[in-house]
Amino acid sequence: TTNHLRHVDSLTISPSGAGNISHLNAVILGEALASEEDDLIFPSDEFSRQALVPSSAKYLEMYKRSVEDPAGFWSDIALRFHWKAKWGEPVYSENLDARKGTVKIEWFKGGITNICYNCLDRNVEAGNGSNVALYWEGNDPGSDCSLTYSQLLEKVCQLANYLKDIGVRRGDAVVIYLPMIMELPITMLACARIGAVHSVVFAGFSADSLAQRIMDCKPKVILTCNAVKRGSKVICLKDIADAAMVESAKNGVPVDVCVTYGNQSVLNRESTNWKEGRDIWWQDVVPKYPTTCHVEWVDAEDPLFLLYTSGSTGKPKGVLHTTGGYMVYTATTFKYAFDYKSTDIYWCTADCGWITGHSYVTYGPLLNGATVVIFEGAPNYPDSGRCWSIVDKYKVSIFYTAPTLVRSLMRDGNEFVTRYSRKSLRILGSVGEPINPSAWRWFFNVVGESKCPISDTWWQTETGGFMITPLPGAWPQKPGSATFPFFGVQPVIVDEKGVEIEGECSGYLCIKHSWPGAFRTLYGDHERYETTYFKPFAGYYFTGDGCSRDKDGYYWLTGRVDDVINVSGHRIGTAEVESALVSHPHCVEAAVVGFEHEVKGQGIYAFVTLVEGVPPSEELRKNLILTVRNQIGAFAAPDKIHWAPGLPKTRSGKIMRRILRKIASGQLDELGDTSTLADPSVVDQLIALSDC
Ligand code: 6R9
Repeated sequence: TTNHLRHVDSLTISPSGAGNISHLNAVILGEALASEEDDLIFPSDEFSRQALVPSSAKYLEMYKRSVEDPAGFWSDIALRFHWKAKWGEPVYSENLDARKGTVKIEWFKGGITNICYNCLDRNVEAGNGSNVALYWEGNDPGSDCSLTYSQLLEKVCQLANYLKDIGVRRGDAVVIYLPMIMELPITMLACARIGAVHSVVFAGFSADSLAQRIMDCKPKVILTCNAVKRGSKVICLKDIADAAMVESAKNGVPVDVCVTYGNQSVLNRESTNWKEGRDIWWQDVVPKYPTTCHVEWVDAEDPLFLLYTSGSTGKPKGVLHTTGGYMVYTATTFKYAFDYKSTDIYWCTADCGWITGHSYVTYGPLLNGATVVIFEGAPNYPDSGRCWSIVDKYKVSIFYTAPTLVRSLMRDGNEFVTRYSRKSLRILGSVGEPINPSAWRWFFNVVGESKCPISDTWWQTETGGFMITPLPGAWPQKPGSATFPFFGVQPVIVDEKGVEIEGECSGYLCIKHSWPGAFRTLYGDHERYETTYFKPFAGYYFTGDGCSRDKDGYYWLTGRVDDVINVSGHRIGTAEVESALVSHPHCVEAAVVGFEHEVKGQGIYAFVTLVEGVPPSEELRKNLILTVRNQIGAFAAPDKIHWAPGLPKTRSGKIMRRILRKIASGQLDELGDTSTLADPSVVDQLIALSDC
């Protein structure tokens, strides 16, 4: 088609992203692409024409500048924000090589700003105060409300004044344990306004996990809510917070103030457990404060927030982000990866308890003056059509979610999707894990009716914002590939010895040089920061992910390298095998782990969830193995298929492979802590189905 030719024509060069600029001019595509036509999905002319980055040539021009002159590139963007005082020289300084001294990253040091001011006051002052900042959709259909930028600013100021009044000062930690109600982003922004460091703990975490985080960051105050409904379940958050505070006090970290938002319709005051002298009802105090509040101007390198994430050891890591670089980076990545226009309505299904909710529910979108939908409930309540009913209700144009949700909705059937118009959608997004091509295609064809580009954004809590992501309209897409690096990001693929590999290859994904949104340390443990991320491959930031780059320069994330299986000397990404399995029409989800194998070193053990109503059978088992053999090779054929009615997942949807590895190796008495699972009973079901 002419459409196809036009794009191939414009797509004459491909970035290797290896940091060496000569690579940018290296790969001539044309023929190579034509031969793979089936794997390429081209944006329509109409889409590209209106896109912020309308062609691969434009991307390359901007990318080239961003890596050749990072200081100039990012300064130009940073100047569009409000700074009380401009940063000094140099614009950034970095040492990523622990052999040369302490690892250090700084951007815009000396620049004085405030991210809350830039999210709210700046947009109100620009005349956009009456635009909706947040639409809130409650758990139960029909419960909703909204806040304009001016109203949100007033709410934030009231809380900021209250927090100051009870003695919260610049640099103090504040723990937030709230569900997805307006008060969650309001609290984050209020902390930012007064220079306090927020530490949001996802409201699905247990009392023990919350206590552990309280003990690590020793907050001045914790903000929670008495109870919340999720689906048809009522969760008494305050009871969990109480238990956590008892635990932390026992360990020498008492919490003096617990501000509790009263969700009256779920649980009344009288029924809420209360500790006089410590607990305070939000509604009794906050509304009494003035609706304007002085901004605490902070240095670009002052801490903005802590967010705990799990590492390979038991103790969670407090990932610390600072203000200026994070602000510039989240705003810019949001704008380009979602081709953001002021007419868009944006909905990200992530909870603010995770990094996605920090960077792409709260900060990134608000910095752009966007209208954001936040959703309190569960995406399949009251039924599997809820997401699309919300899309229609608010005329959502950018919908950003996780592959696990895509797969589960895919399993429930197209009927739930096609029942709704979804006419407003123009861009789809995916994050959290590799999206397998079959889920990608369903998302693209069924949800987006083949007209919405998918931004498959690869990034991490540590990176602050998108690192490898499509820019919709700029490039043809390959289902399952996160495509190319974002501006200023220099990915490299290294072998076990840390030697960079060029061209088409696979290995460990590292990043060369810093970017403004990078985390600066692990709270209270800079040594662990260096050891975990900078020492494995000297001179680089090590992502912990495996990755391959194809002949066209596209990046394919293959999963955590702790999940790589080495079978007879062949390194196989668990995600590759899973992707093959789920391409079988009867398989809806799969999780693959390695287990010790006498002959091969490691064997492949696959947990497989079948489409509702399909019974497991010997024939199906053989068929699934054959599918993998056909798609990857005989060496990747699973040794064992374990029928799994469900998979053990964290509440953010990540499969807990640690548990699966134990089941696979028969170490049933060493399963460890299963309390953080969304549904711990899944584990018992799996054990019951062992050896069937
Ligand atoms: C944002 C977020 C980070 C890990 C990361 C990788 C996986 C995230 C991905 C992806 C493939 C994507 N991951 N996005 N893998 N494609 N688009 O999820 O942060 O919770 O810290 O997880 O998630 O393995 O290393 P976080």
